Amino acid sequence: MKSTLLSLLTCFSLAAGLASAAYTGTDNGRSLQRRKSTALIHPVGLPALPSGSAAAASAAAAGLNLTDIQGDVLIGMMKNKELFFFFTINDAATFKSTLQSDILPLITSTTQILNSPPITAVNIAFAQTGLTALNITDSLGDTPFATGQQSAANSLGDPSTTNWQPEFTTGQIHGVILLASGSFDDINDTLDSIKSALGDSIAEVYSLEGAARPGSEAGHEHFGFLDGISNPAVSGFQTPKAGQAVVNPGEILVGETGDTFGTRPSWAKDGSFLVFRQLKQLVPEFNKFLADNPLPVSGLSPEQGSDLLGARMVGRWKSGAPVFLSPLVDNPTLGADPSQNNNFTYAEGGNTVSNSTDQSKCPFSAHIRKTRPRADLGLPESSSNKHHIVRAGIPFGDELTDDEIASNTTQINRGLAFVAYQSSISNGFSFLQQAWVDNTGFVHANTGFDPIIGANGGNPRTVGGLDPTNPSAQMTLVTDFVVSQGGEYFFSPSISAIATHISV
Ligand code: N7H
Repeated sequence: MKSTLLSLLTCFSLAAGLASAAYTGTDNGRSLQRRKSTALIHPVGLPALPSGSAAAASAAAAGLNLTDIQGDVLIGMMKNKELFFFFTINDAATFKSTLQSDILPLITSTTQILNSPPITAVNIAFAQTGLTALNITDSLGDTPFATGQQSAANSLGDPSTTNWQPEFTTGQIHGVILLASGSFDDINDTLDSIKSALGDSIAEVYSLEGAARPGSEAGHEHFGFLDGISNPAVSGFQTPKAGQAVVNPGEILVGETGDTFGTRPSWAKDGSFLVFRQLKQLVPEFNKFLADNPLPVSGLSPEQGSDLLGARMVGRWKSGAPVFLSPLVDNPTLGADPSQNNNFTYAEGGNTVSNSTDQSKCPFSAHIRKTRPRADLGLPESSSNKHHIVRAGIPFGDELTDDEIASNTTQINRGLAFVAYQSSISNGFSFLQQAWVDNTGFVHANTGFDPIIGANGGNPRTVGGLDPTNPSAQMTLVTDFVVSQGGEYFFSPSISAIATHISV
């Protein structure tokens, strides 16, 4: 088996060379065309990844080892096709030795992703139950990780596990293998090799296929909004674009500068906690809600009023243009410009604090304002907000059918395979969902829930500030347009930790 995998690896290197030879156009990465088979997409409007050489130079200056950090952690929402393979470990000894001999060489580092991405990129992460099954007993210093996502369901606003994918409730998921490529054929070839190497030492519990949406919707999530614009710039990895949060590597990577969130064993350095959530999206119902409730702004048609309601719920137009910069109608040119589409703070005229009563340009409840309040908490953001995450998810499920559009009713399971990386789940995802998104008094009294992902145990949600003509009005949303189908908390170790600690 080892020799099969080695020849597969050789194919990867050759094909990676071909793939990079097939680049056409540069334009700062935005209009870059790649061979269909590559794992990453480059949607217009998303900041380009740094070149391998630029990342190597800034990583060296910051003392970051990008060859040791798994490739998904710092990259963000740019995958073409991705398979999440959730497994249980049946035989720890065989699993460890095969991990060392056969799987480790397949694990893709950040450096590889930037320089010569393989046809199929592979990453692996472990739940607490998986580390325990492997007899790794150190505490990683993060309570949500240690106790698992199921026990957090109610505190995250889920109506217990009623809507959860059953496999997330059995306690059997020990780990996840993430495979990203340009095609599911390539993904399945690699997965078959991995499964045949591991044999009965593991068993599949559940799999989920994610894919970028087709054509011009690539990079947009299922409600239609461009996603992945505003991930933090991690010092030592990226040069920030205007308006991007700049974070110490330790906010995302365990054990790096700025990780003040817990006591961790030394082997955990350069790992990151991976939050996985399968979030179903009720797209026809969302569209119907917008159509039924156009905002009554003078000069706007009902259709424009409906589009404005959707944009104010998110805080951005479908093109990615922020409502704070383009308050009444979309500005696709702005949405497409990664040097400008994140260039705002919610404060006017260079102030370091935003106006605490003015929601004319963007509601306090808007999804992107709830999850990153910028000047609402005062600038510089590096002092006021230590709760950043790198979002690295991908849509799952097919496009809307004619029947769904005609009936305004979801018939196919679709949504976002939400993935977020952080050096502390308590400080990252859990904090965002509990302390900000679901806290009706954040960022000011009567802000209400985040209308996109806010959750109230399945009960109606009040949301403030959506109507700019009557900003003190509260809307009551009786439908959750995003429904949690559960997930798990994982730790994505550094590649050297897998080599020297997890697989021995
Ligand atoms: Fe969100 N959406 O389509 O409405 N998200 N999100 N998210 N989200 C963002 O800036 C969406 C979810 C964050 O820096 C955009 O990249 C949907 C969870 C954060 O200004 C859009 C789902 C959590 C940001 C969406 C979903 C977050 C962000 C704008 C679920 C964490 C950056 C594009 C189905 C608890 C904020 C962009 C900033 C942006 C949507 C989930 C957090 C369009 C549909 C669970 C931190």
